[in-house]
Amino acid sequence: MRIQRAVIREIPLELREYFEISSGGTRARRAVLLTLECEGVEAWSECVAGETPGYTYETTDTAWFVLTRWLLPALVGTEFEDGRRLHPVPWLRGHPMARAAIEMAGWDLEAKRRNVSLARLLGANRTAVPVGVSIGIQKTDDALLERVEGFIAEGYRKIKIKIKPGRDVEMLSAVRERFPDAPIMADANSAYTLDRDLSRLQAMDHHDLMMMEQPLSHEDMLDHSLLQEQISTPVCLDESIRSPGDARLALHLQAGRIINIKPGRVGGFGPSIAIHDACVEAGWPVWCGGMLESGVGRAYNVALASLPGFTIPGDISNSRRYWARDIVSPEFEMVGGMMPVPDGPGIGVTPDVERIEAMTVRKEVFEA
Ligand code: OSB
Ligand code: MG
Repeated sequence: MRIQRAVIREIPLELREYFEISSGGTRARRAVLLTLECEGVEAWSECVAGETPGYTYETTDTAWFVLTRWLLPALVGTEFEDGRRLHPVPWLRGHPMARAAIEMAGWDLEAKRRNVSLARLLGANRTAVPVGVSIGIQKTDDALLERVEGFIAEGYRKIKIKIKPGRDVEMLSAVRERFPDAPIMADANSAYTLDRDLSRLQAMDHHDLMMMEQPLSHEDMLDHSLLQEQISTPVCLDESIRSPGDARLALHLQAGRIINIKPGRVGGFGPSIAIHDACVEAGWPVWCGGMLESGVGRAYNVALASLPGFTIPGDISNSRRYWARDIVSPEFEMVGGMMPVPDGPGIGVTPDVERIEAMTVRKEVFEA
């Protein structure tokens, strides 16, 4: 098949609430949406790069640049056998989020061409996946307790609490005291170091957390391994895992016990499956993380999370948790803590093209 046309758009999406992590906060996403057209089929994907290089080095602007300068010009007009393997510029290093936007759109294209859902194309057969919610750093412990209570009442099966030095040990004990049995975990987004913060990290070992996500540097696999030897709470890696090679290294070094897979962070579905398979073989559970996606990106996360190794609830929350109104229909809405996996062709949800077009702040079209 031949990709005839590609359209890249940026739309602003205001979050219903400010979302703060240890490296900074977000009020609105600058979402990058990609459309590929091929023999009457239209595929959609979302590039999940952040507004700032505070999570990984990629940003909305670097991804836009790499996509429009190299990836999309090479993509249009080329013949492909299987949409699941779109790698238009094999020599291009890094920039996994930019590459993933194309790789994942290829999966939607292939699924729609075969008239099957993304989940089916992945070989998964679960009809719903367990989900949780990620809570940004709140101004006060009381505000956090209120949020936790609300989300537990809504049925979320994992409550992830963002932490940073000074908003950690005491805050987590307050949550644990108030909700003795709640499935809570912490995510530090690399805010700690082993030599400075070991005792603080060990103090958090007593809160019966499901896991401690990415406590140390995004570049320090060895220190995560040394930390895991000294705490009993499972360490979960997020930023540290940028490829299947990183996952193999983490497994080899025992740099944790759990991996959070975000398909954008690792370059798409292909690498996500490779990481999933390596973890299943090693006996490590995985779960699907989130990047505050619109419904387009969320559809990919839900499909990926339907693979069997995704045994821990993902950061895949209701559309309403993020947006006043999502850009797809139907919106994502869980039932009893489970997100139904769309079963229509491809991503299984329909982007509201008219509204997206009206919201678009920049757009480039590539034609064969
Ligand atoms: O570390 O998982 C993270 C959002 C932006 C950047 C990093 C992270 C997050 C989240 C949000 O935790 C999860 C979601 O999309 O609900
Ligand atoms: Mg994280």
